[in-house]
Amino acid sequence: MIFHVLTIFPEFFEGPFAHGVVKRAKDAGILDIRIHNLRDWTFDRHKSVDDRPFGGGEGMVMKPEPLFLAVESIWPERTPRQKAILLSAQGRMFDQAMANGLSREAELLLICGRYEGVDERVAEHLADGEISIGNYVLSGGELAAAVVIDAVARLLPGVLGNEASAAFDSFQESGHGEGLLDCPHWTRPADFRGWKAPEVLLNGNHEEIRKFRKRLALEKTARLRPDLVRRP
Ligand code: 9D3
Repeated sequence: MIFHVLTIFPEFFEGPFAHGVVKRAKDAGILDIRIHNLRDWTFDRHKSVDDRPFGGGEGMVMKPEPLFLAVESIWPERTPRQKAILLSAQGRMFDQAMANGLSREAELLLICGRYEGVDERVAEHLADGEISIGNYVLSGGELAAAVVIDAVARLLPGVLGNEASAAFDSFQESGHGEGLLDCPHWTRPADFRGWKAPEVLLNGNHEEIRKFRKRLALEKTARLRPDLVRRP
């Protein structure tokens, strides 16, 4: 899969993809991440990517032209499996189901907004969708783009040794049941500063362990994420 990122801060992406699962997937040739500097599509002396908002008001707005020229030069013959996504605070909230959907595309282009916003014609006539990663204010789309790429990359066949990518359809792959949080985990030592790992996990009774984990997953979900516990 090919990811493109369109940004005024290309150096931002030197870190996020240089480690762990995403780096291994890149090295294995499963994914290719291409960072594009939006200022390469500006032609004035100051390489302007923003301008004042029509109607007045605070802040600056990203101009449409460099964004359109960039996408049109990256994809001179755009196909339906080449999806451009605008990262914006007004977008649909990103979740695991969206990550699954995006992982089935051939090529994604993530447009990172900055300043007070992006000219609306980008959302209307250039991007296929508009994604937010949560209800808090970021200073731009770059962190959000890195989040989306990480979540999508780990779903690609071969990345985690997951050949059957269709099996990864639920939020959290814990196996405790659809939509529950994962159960808590412990490792050695069995007694750390007097805090003990649950005895049942040490005794090798796998049926008992399975039930115990399921119960803890349910309890923890009810306590931390009551919104995930459906009551009929
Ligand atoms: C006065 C209203 N502005 C907040 C100070 C609106 C605003 C403009 C620009 C809010 C955020 C941004 C920049 N944010 C993003 O580009 C962004 C974002 C986010 O802020 N939260 C969650 N997901 C995303 S994806 C892109």
